[in-house]
Amino acid sequence: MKIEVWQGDITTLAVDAIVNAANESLLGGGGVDGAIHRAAGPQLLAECRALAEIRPGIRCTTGEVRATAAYQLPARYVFHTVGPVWQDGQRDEPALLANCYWKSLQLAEKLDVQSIAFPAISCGVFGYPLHQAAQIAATEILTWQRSHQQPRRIILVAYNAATFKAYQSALAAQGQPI
Ligand code: AR6
Repeated sequence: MKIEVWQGDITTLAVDAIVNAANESLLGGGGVDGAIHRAAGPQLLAECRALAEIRPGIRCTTGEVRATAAYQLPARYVFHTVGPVWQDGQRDEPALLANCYWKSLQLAEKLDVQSIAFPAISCGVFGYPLHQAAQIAATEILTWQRSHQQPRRIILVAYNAATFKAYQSALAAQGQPI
């Protein structure tokens, strides 16, 4: 198994699951979250709103993941995960970001998802340094693949060239050139 890296808009991918970089409310926002909600249509927001609140206004805490249907998207599921807001790197940000990848892969296995695409979680509004985030994504996925057969396809989606390059170097550094 290899990690695939692809540059483009995650909402166009016909995979079993696309991952959304959401916030703890799961009620939408900007960036990839906004793009996913626009493309999926209003039923996505309705399903998110109906998810149980852990605390008032909070449906998913940082590092966790929730699945919904994907409605008008070509995917089957949207996995909503919440990446950490980058502060100074000393607030557990790496472990929380690693959880986003690992727990999404665990959920994929549970739901029999064969193909999954991740955006660069936390690398936009949440300000995570791109190269550090790319290394965490590569490490978590490669570690997962060493002991799991599923999902068969794991795609890292780069929305721009800088992100594509960051994935390229993170994978090369781990002996997995693309
Ligand atoms: N396809 C793939 N990647 C995309 C797309 C797209 N259509 N659009 C943006 N990206 P961000 P975060 C990339 O800010 O940092 C929202 O308001 C983008 O270039 O979407 O986790 C949420 O509601 C970047 O590399 O997510 C939260 O409040 C990456 O996706 C907050 O932003 C993530 O950028 C989450 O911030």
